[in-house]
Amino acid sequence: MAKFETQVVETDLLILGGGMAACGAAVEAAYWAKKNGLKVALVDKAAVDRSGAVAMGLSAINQYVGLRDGANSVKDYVDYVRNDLMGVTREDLVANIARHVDSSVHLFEKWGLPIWKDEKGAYVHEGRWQLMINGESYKVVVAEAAKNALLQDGVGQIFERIFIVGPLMDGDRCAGAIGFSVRENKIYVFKAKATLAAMGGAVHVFKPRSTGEGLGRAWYPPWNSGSSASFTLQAGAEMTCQEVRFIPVRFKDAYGPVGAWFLLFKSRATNAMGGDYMVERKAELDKWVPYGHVKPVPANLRNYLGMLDVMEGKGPLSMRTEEALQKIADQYKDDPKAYKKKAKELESEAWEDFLDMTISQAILWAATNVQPEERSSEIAAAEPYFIGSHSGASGAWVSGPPDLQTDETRSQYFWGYTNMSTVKGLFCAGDASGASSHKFSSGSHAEGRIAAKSAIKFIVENKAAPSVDQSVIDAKIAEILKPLETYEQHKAETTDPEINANYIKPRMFMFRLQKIMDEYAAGVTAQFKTNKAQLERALELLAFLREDSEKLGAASLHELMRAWENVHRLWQAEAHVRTILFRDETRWPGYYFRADKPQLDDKNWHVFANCRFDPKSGNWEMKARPILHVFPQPKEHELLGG
Ligand code: SFD
Ligand code: AMP
Repeated sequence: MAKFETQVVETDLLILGGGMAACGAAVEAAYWAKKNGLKVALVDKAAVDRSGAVAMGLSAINQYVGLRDGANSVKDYVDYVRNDLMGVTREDLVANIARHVDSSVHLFEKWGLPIWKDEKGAYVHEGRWQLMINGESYKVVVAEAAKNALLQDGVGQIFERIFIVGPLMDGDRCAGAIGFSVRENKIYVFKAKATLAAMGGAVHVFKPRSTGEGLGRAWYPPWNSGSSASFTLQAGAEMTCQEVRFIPVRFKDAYGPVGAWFLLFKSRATNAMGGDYMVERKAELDKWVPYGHVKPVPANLRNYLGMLDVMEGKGPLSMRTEEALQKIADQYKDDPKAYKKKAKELESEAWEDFLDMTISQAILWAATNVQPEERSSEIAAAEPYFIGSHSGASGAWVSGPPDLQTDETRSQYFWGYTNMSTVKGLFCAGDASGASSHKFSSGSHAEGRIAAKSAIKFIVENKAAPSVDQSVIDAKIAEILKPLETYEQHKAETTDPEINANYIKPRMFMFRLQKIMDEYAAGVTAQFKTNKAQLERALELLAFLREDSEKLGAASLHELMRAWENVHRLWQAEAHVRTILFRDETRWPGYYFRADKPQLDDKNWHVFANCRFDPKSGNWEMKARPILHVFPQPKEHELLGG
């Protein structure tokens, strides 16, 4: 096997990931590190300019509270998020992000992001909380500010194309991370006083709808593979909401977003018979009260009503683009010139929505001769993803802000440093922190800033650097490189390198994981349904897969990355299955349905379902944590979210 050199990097704050949360963290950390004479290192598996979920750009900023105009209050946002998540949310965390998010958006604008404005100079809203942007270069703009902050004053270093495999621990304190370059034979050992995990969520844990020729096409970016969850789990951190996956309804086959269509263009979605499931199936919502009566209807329930149509054979569902655009243009029908101008404007907005963030959807439209003003497009529920920053909620259980705790919440939600996990020195933000959904790109950036500031406080107050035994590091290096060695050792024992009795290639490993999750853990082919027996079978099969992970074989650095990506997916999968099994009810139909427990059980399960992997014993612990309120609760008839 080729030789690998090892580079040791010692820093104060280590930021893992280069996405929205990490870029926010970099800006804030640079400021506070400079003031305190500290160093920061940021490590991304890709190139920060185009890494993470925002790589392709976005066409909207989904969280803007509008505090300076008095448009909404922080409590309004908390109510909206709690209702959308069927009552399961950490109000302290959501409020903390909501009170900071507008300033991230104002920074984006200052850094050059074009936000749509109306004739009066006010932001153009897609919906109550969402702003329209010309966002093709969103990530480049945000990354540039992060790089400038870290590099210009010499406080930081940026490492790109380094894949982080796992944590380094000093007893129960996180002491940094270990990973490898995906471009050269080099192991990186990062030693740090505090570590901030911000490596996004996970895709391809479940079998995707697009297989074979379309494999790799998904709503969520294929390069986020559960590294945040596996990192925090391996460190022994308590995790929350691991059952709350996200299933977005998207334009079929190229995953174009629907938000602009539903909110900005006010489009309907109808079934094959022309029926509107949001109208025809309204009575179903009564079964999920009080959340079924909330406005807007929670995302999972909106999904569920459409799924019921599909399960009854009334698919496909269609976004009525032609009808929506016509309706808007019709407002100008008495003035032919204005009508023509509006129709052109709508046509270009419709295309730009995709060109700004899901280019493949525009390509699919072009390739299949779709003109949205003439013809509707199919939509479908995607395969499940783990993205705690969007409408899912999975992530680490983190300490909340001190000033937002009540006498009741303080003992449950606060342990010293905002956004620190239950592991000392390990902070989380964005998709890495749980129970604080609907932060999206802007809120993840704001949460990264919050977490970085808190991590710097931790470093200032905990000056002694943690240490890690060299023998532990040596063992980790051997473990990381093992797939290369296994392949090298056995590659001659086959005529087809993809198939070998002595190793399993990452691709095959991923297929096996996806099949288990799809069939037993409520994937697409199981129509998003599962039960206790199926989940137990999934756990049995996942245990065999974990045994076989020791036989992963990798022919190149690229495959070595693929191997570890899939081990990370396996961690995410196991946490997910265990937590769906633990929560003995169905709370989020439309995300998953426990057919043996087909109802909401607010009496027993209005709680957070948390889990923890104990790195010492190798056992998993499941724990229910109380849902406590920071704000007065609305009465049922006041559940208006927005
Ligand atoms: O509407 C490692 N999101 C949207 N947010 C919006 O505000 N507006 C939209 O219009 C949004 N749309 C949208 C969105 C997401 C996706 C996937 C699509 C469309 C198609 C949500 C946001 O994008 C999301 O909330 C944030 O990006 C979350 O931020 P963060 O930082 O938690 O995750 P990231 O940005 O994906 O970054 C992850 C980083 O980690 C790196 N990484 N680095 C080292 N080692 C490893 N092992 C690593 N594994 C991952 C990544 O490279 C990346 O830098 S809408 O259509 O829904
Ligand atoms: P999406 O494109 O589905 O990710 O949606 C973008 C934003 O619009 C998110 O904040 C969603 O929660 C919200 N959204 C999408 N569809 C609807 C809808 N039908 N009603 C209310 N909010 C929606």
